[in-house]
Amino acid sequence: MTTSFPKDFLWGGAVAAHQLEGAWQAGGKGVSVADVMTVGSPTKYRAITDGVLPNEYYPNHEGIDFYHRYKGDIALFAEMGFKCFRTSIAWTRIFPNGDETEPNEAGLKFYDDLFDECLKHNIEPVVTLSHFELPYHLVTEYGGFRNRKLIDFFLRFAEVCFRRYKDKVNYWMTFNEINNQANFHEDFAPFTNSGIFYQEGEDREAIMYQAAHYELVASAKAVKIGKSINPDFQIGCMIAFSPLYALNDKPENALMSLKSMEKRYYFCDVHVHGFYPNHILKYWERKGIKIDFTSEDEKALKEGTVDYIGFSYYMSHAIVHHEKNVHYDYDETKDLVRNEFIKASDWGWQIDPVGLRYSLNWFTDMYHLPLFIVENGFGAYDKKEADGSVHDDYRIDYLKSHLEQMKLAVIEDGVYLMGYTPWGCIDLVSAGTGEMEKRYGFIYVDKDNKGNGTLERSKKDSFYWYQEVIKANGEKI
Ligand code: BGP
Repeated sequence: MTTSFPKDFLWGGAVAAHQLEGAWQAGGKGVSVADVMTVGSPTKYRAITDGVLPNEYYPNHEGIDFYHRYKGDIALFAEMGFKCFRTSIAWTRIFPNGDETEPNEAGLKFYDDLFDECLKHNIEPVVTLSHFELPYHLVTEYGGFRNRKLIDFFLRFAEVCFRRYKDKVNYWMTFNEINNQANFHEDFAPFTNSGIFYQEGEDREAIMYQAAHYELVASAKAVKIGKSINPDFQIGCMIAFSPLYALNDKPENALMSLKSMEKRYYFCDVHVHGFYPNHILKYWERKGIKIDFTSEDEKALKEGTVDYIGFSYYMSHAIVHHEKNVHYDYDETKDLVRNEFIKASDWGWQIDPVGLRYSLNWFTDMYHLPLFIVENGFGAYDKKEADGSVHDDYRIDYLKSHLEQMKLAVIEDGVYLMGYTPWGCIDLVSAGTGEMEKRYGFIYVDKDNKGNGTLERSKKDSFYWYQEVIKANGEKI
């Protein structure tokens, strides 16, 4: 089979600042929500503590010390042949508390140097503005994105970044996995940008929709500002995507699958079309949810639609309809079930390569925009041998099977795909659990869940495999 990946296809890898940089107080950096999170386990999300407590271990404080070692790491990415590198800008390096009026020069300088280093190796930086690293001060002082003021704080941050890096960065994303907050059952979920602690007895759902609205407005306004600074910028959204299949051919399950997908992914409709779909408006009406939604917001959403859709893909789910659920309201704590056709990772993430082709087709059919797979990968325990090698054939199998489906989507289905950046191209701190030993990388980092290790880097077998894939532009998988 011949490949149809374009010559400029963006092969690369993805990370987020807070998960690898460490140096949490260097160069005047402030405290982010990730800095006050402890370590969880495969079955338990990490906890957020009330500030930085003396006897807790905070894995993000050191990360993998990328802040001081980025030159060596980028050289390894270049050796693999990366065309791009997706990372985020830690908001707290630029505005340590989030509400200052003047940015922190030392923080800005760090990303100048980082992006220059990438460009030196012909690696195009792909930048997420907000990747689960809200300044903690914005949480304690303002209640996170419950508060409309956060829109302006975000815009100040976004504008400073757009202006400073306008000649170095072309590809941007506003909020990482913006739709994750739709799970409001956790008191505080580590996988969000909203910085919201839910209290007993409050209407969590209404608060979530309000915060999500402010983020969508902030995103749209940022797109408009970015385009006015450099009309050539490509600015995308970023959606956490898992197809929700009907468990079987019972018609009610098929409808449930459809209604759940609508509800989980309406964020993408707003980013792409610039308005809310009717089903959400009807849902708010039925639930008595009143949103602070001004005519200025309405205008902003229309004026700030995105250029492309970035998305993460790790797994799929199966879904059932329960008889009592007369409105087909999606509730992920009740409706998701195991799919007997697929296996799961040690963290319970269900492995489904065909679901990636499904996802690429779904986005294309719904939105007809260029797509960018900005996260995909297999979190697993690795063993480093005495000679420094790591035989991660399970990771190669995962990535290979997903690349095969990605290729079919491009070649047979005609999906327009800009690039592919597997998650955690170098081992880093897990966002969900804070573990170091949930590893995704092509590069092994010597560090364990308690923070012990030399931080030495070693190439895994997957490093050489991915190098060949890129060299052949996906011809050989
Ligand atoms: C996504 C996040 C990433 C990343 C990844 C893997 O949801 O955007 O930040 O961490 O998931 O998740 P985890 O680190 O929990 O294995």
